[in-house]
Amino acid sequence: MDDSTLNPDATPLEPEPAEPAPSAFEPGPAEPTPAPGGGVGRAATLVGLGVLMGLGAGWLLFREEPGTARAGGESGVTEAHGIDVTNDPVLGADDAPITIVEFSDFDCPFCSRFASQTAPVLRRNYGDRVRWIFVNLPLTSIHPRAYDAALGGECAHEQDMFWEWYDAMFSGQFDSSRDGLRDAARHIGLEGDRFAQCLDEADFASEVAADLREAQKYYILGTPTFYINDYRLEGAQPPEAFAAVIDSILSGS
Ligand SMILES: [Ca+2]
Repeated sequence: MDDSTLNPDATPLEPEPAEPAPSAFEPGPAEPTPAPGGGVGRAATLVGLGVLMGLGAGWLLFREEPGTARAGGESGVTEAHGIDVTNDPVLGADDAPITIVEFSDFDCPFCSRFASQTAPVLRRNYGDRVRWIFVNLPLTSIHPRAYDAALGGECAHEQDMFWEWYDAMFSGQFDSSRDGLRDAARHIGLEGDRFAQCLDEADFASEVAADLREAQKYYILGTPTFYINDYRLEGAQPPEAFAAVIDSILSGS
């Protein structure tokens, strides 16, 4: 597929043809919280996409002030679309016109479908025009081992190999048991002793908790959920659904 197969005039306001409704759309590990920032006065109304599950086509995105100072990750990226992405894995150039923030769960089949089928198409078609940021949203109520996989991803990130972890875990070759996670680490070439220690001691529990707080702040209840600049897209939608939004942003419409 190339860009020419995609309709540049497609409006993101129309619901996209939905993939089968993801059963993973269940309440996340926390109840939604009141609007961040103390009220709706600072709420920026953004037009969302038609979404799966009849949640409606309009979204209110409550913008946060930039997060309080925490040490930035090696990427130095601390904020995207109001979302605190400090320390989160980033793929792509800082000056990319599109930033996609992906809230995902390594044990979610719809996340796997996106990662293995849709993401490669988008990366091939858009290249340097899209920057990717990953935020953990392990839905432990339905995927009890997803939290360990999220911790493992942070341990891979510590060794600058998060995206290799992402590809491995979403390939379907590895499960999220301790043995499966260690196998994945070995497969991508992580330093094994450090990885095992990092995982066993849950060294990045606070980082996963911070990711969960960001998801909660934006009322994200299911995975995968994406922010494509200011547009929100939910579920394992086909490349065309993402392309319609991306092309609309790139064309300035
Ligand atoms: Ca993170």
